[in-house]
Amino acid sequence: MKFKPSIKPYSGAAGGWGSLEATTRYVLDSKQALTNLRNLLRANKARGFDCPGCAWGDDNQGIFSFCENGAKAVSWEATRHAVEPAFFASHSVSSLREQSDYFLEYQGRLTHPMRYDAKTDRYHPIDWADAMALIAHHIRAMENPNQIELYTSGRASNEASYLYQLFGRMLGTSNFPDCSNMCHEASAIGLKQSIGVGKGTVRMADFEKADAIFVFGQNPGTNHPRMLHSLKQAASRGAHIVSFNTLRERGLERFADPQSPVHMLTPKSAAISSAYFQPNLGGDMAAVRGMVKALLETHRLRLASGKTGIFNRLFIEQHCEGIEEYLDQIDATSWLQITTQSGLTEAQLRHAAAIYQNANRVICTWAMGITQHKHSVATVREITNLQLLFGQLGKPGAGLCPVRGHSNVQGNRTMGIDEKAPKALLDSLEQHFGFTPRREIGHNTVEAIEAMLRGEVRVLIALGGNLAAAAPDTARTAQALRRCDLTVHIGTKLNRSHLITGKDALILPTLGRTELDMQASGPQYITVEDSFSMVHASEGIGKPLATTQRSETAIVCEIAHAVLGNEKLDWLALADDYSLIRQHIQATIPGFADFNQRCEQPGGFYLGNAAAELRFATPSGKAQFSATPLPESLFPQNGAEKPPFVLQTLRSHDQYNTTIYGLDDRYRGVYGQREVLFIHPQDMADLGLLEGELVEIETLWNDGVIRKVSGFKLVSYAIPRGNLAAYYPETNPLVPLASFGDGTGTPTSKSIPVAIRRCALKPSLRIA
Ligand SMILES: Nc1nc2c(c(=O)[nH]1)N[C@H]1C(S)=C(S)[C@@H](COP(=O)(O)OP(=O)(O)OC[C@H]3O[C@@H](n4cnc5c(=O)[nH]c(N)nc54)[C@H](O)[C@@H]3O)O[C@H]1N2
Ligand SMILES: Nc1nc2c(c(=O)[nH]1)N[C@H]1C(S)=C(S)[C@@H](COP(=O)(O)OP(=O)(O)OC[C@H]3O[C@@H](n4cnc5c(=O)[nH]c(N)nc54)[C@H](O)[C@@H]3O)O[C@H]1N2
Ligand SMILES: [Mo]
Repeated sequence: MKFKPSIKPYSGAAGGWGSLEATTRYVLDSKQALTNLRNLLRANKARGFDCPGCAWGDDNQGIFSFCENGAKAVSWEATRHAVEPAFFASHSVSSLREQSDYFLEYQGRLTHPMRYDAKTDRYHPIDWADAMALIAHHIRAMENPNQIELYTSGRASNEASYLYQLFGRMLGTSNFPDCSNMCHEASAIGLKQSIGVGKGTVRMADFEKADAIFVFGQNPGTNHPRMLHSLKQAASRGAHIVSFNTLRERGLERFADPQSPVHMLTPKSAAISSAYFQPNLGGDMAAVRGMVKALLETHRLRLASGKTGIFNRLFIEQHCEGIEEYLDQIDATSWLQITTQSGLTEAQLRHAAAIYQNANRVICTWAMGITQHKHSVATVREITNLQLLFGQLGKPGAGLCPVRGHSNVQGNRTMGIDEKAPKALLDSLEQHFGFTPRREIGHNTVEAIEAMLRGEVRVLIALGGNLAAAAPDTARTAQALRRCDLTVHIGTKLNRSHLITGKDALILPTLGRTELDMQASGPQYITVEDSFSMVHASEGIGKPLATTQRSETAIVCEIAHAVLGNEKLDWLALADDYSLIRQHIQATIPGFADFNQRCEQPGGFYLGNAAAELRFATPSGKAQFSATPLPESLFPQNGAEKPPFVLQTLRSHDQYNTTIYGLDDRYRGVYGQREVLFIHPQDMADLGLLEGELVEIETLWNDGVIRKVSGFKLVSYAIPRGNLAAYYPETNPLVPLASFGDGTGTPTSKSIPVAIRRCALKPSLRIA
């Protein structure tokens, strides 16, 4: 496809004809239109198929039960384009590295297992059996089991990820870096500390009952488009949608529902947000604190005049601990601190507080705008504090809702992809399988990269994903990958990680969600868990492109068999019949009783959430207020001077993480290009720069390493002064490996201290 760069502010609503048109374009472009459409129409239907687009739940109501971006995800996978051995024969790996991420994935599906040969700088075909022997050889050559890193991306099924972590633990490691470490780790950790469970407490139906929904640091119009239906329906029955977002995001402002005849036939669209606040990057903790300060004032005034307060006294007394320390912290935080740090005025925060106070049932949702900062755990806990004060847990239409990213990232954790797995899980695996799992905490993603850099890692296996492009500090991550003896990537499409090889390297081609997975006992389905703890089956129907592709589950079993043999477990029998895997899951993980039978239930089954039932698995059995002061500085290298700018790295409308579908970002008015930098018009003017000029962006960090990207075109945008935004993964070279969240290890991808200056360079391709 050819792209012509332009900037045209988008005046329509999110959704609507624009989105159906875009969907059709993608479906038709993928050369397999009919099969794709059939897939799409079955998407998210009972015992059908789980859309690999995102982790939002399913309501199974509309005729087109999919969204524009889900359609892109499905048709992108179901393409007939293939990357076959002939392609690798005619392209050296160094020449492929010069290509863009878009080009690499656009070549199509991986069909054959391939092994890298440094002498020819090419990948050559290898038999599956030889590939397995090679993996076993390298793993046996390790001096200790912690010289392996087992990376997981959140699309992997429950079945595949359960066996993958089991394999690692039987081998003796707990090194399970995963995409979650770069994503919602702060939600998992913060919620666990506050309410005893690291998952959200709301269910899909709660959105139908909420009086107010506060959306923090999330862009659902692009990243969770099906959530817009819930928001629109809530808004049209009079619920307040309150958005906190540093940018003006179209999907949070207006939405035309492609599934509503009225919205499609008339130029009408539904307003989504009734209030929209644009805090500074990282300013949400201060914003919530400001709301609580205002609410506390009202509470005290009412008490002073002999009325009942506005906080839920009974709830707090029965279920919570730490209120005094928290309220002391509120008193100790001045309005000046709050307004300076949040970038919002006292009046704005009082307005938000008033909406909150007047709502009986409140849901707070959030995503990467909250979790990819240094003080993300504290922010998640501050949002939780607010909800606890008003008893917004344990009742319909209310609760806490971290909206997950990858379609099964929540399921991966439930299945034990966790470098710091809970004791109960390890005990239960130990008992059921009769081996002694390693109890020490393993490596998260950043630690895995650091260990590779130190030369301590012999083998990296990646179950999906694109570590080289998704991880921070691109140049150092590349260096890290190259230090491994063997890198193994199980993937559907060619990506940058495949081109940054260890001394030995394998690409193993796998089936996708959409495809028929035929094993010895017949066609198989897999299961996934969405953001609302609903587990359900997903079964592909498309004919695989090549007989040499294998399912992820089968590949994991074959690796485990090649390395561990079948002494402890008959891995190959599990690959023949996934219902046997589900029996092991049932025996070792709570909530999965009658697992196989319950997969037949339309819409799946609910795993339950103790906190939603007011049972708090904290040491004292009570929910914990957290009393943390606001961070001294919003800039990751604490104490340093205020940088000229803080940059966030985010997604365009035409990408799925590192997968670039196209070069448009329709709702933000960007077409045919990705190397753009969103900036406040006055900041641009102050620097003497003009719209459309090219700049270089340099990270201000304290380790002497130069981190710079250049050729980014300035686009003026509704963004706070001093804040910038640009797309990921192009800006990952700017995120220092050492800059991660307190207690989370999550790269601070939403707060990078930078300086910008004019440059004459044309946008160049990012070469690792
Ligand atoms: N189509 C599509 N769907 C996806 C994905 C995709 O790439 N494409 N990715 C999936 C994954 S893995 C994930 S994790 C989710 C990501 O979903 P999002 O979290 O929505 O993803 P981002 O694009 O990173 O957007 C962050 C949003 O938060 C805002 N923001 C950034 N920093 C701050 C802040 O400090 N405060 C506030 N209040 N706002 C802030 C940004 O302006 C932006 O609107 O989406 C999932 N779904
Ligand atoms: N700067 C910056 N960096 C970020 C972020 C950010 O906001 N800013 N966001 C972070 C977040 S939230 C996340 S979740 C991570 C994402 O990190 P990853 O999950 O590692 O990256 P993806 O781009 O989702 O992975 C895409 C690749 O997965 C493979 N794939 C696709 N489908 C399948 C499948 O069914 N099976 C298998 N085996 N492989 C498949 C394809 O080969 C494709 O190239 O990135 C993080 N990195
Ligand atoms: Mo994510």
